[in-house]
Amino acid sequence: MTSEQPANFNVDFGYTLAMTIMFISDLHLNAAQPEVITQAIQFLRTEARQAEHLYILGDLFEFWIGDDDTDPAYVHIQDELKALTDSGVPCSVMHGNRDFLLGKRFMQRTGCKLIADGTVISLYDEPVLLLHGDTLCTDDRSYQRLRRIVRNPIIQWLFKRLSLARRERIATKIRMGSQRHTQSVAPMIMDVNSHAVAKAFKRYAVNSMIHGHTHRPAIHTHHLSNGVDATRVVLGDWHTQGSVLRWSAYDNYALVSLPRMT
Ligand SMILES: [Mn+2]
Repeated sequence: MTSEQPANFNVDFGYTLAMTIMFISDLHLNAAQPEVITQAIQFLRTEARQAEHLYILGDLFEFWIGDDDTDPAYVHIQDELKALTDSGVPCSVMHGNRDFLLGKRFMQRTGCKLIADGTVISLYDEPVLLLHGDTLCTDDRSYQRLRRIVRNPIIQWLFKRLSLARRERIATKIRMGSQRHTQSVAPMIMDVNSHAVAKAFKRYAVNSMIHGHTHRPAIHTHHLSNGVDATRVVLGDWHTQGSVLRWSAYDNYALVSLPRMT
């Protein structure tokens, strides 16, 4: 399907990208990686301005300790998102496993709208399921256990009442633990579980889904038990380059990597 894209798709945004709905995820923005922030801001100022709608499907930030964080890098990104929504581009944000504390104040400040993990949108008359993706990784039992703890409303209520400095220290510990976990677990375990994928198609009654999280950008075809070939698009992360899914008409989409200019 990507081969149907015109050759000049990357260049001629003004015309070609009009009416395009864009999806990004897993930017993992953090002050320690200014080159990623620069590329994200560049994207928000240029290509994203041509979008009919921008969807950010989780892990926009490497970690979010609360909307009261005043780190200038984070404030800057919020200003850029505000400029995008002020320019008339609607922007929907989903929680990822890193930034699930993005709250009301963030949404008000940026003009973005929070959408639930597991939202079905109509994309050119086709229902499409949007997920962050971590709920599909059911083979990673210890991650799923951690998820239940950190997503517990009481735990979150308590966490938000700690000082910023304490929250930052806890966040650093969790990030280090997550890094150790990623290095110690077999790569298969970190990917989606095919039964969980099949269940999600069935539960939401869709034949297309888009998610991120696994950092394995690809377009997969799943043969469902009802005989239908369903499509699962996995968005790419922004660690070494940008990644965007551009969906411009029924069955006309492209998963594109955006080279990083240094
Ligand atoms: Mn994630």
